[in-house]
Amino acid sequence: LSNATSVTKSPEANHLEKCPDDPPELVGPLRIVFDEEQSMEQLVELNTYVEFGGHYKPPDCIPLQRIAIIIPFRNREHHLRHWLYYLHPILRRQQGEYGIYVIEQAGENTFNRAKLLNVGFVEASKENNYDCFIFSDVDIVPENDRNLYRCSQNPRHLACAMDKFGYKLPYTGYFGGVVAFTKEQYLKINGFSNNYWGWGTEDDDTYKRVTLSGMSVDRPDRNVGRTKMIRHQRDKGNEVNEKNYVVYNRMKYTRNQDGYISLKYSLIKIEKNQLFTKITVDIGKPP
Ligand code: UDH
Repeated sequence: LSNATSVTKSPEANHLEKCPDDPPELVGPLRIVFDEEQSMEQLVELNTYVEFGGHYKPPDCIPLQRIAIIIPFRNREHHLRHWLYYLHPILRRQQGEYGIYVIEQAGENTFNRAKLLNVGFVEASKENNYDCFIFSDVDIVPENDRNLYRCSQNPRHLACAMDKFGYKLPYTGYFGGVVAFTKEQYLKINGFSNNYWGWGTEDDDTYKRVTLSGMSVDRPDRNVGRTKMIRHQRDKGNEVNEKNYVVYNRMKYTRNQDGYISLKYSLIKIEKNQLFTKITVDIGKPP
């Protein structure tokens, strides 16, 4: 008898119910301004519910999705602080389990946003059994917390009404800024192309991957999908690249070889901060 151990689980853990589809603490429209900037210490103090590494799990219900938020990054510390300031409280009210991954391109070579997103998918998946991946620019913040950072039936476009485009889509197939894919949806499109160096067209490529794979795009209502972008100049190392149109014009033939299955990079550093995990990688340079 002395060796018999009975494991008693806390009654609360046993009685947790699924979080509701409609999180009760949402407030709707938000006032987003980017004039004041918090220090990282202030941000940590404001968001004590976030666990080390930028992880959160609702304490009082079982979350409907486990969500990895992937942010492509280089030299945008100011924007990241604004993003963390607004997004942590919003994500908490939305009651998902989530982890924040900032994927930093090391070095000075031309930036490659979509390849960094693929890295984010792979690295976040190593840490947790995420079922939803949200790929977000560092400079975009939702203006309404009913814009749920969650996955849906089809890949979902969360930044469908951006201030810089007059709060509407600039064109029907626009799929930039913030998008959400379940693991299955991401794998179905073979992830993103690794071949768009510099600015432009990689989001159109992603849209094409979605439609050519027989899926469509879900979007929230235009009022709910309002988002604000932090105004900025074009970054050094991310100039418009005309060659990207050539890559785009060939994507129909190359998309099955170029993407998640062909991703190559080397991991340089994983740095756990209180409010996010930063993963620095060498993703090479344009051919
Ligand atoms: N990013 C970085 N660092 C860079 C480049 C890009 O972190 O050096 C990331 C960041 O998450 C950013 C995203 O990649 O939000 C997209 O890049 P972008 O902000 O340059 O693209 P966007 O289309 O802006 O938002 C284009 C430049 C507009 C210049 C307008 C000048 N009037």
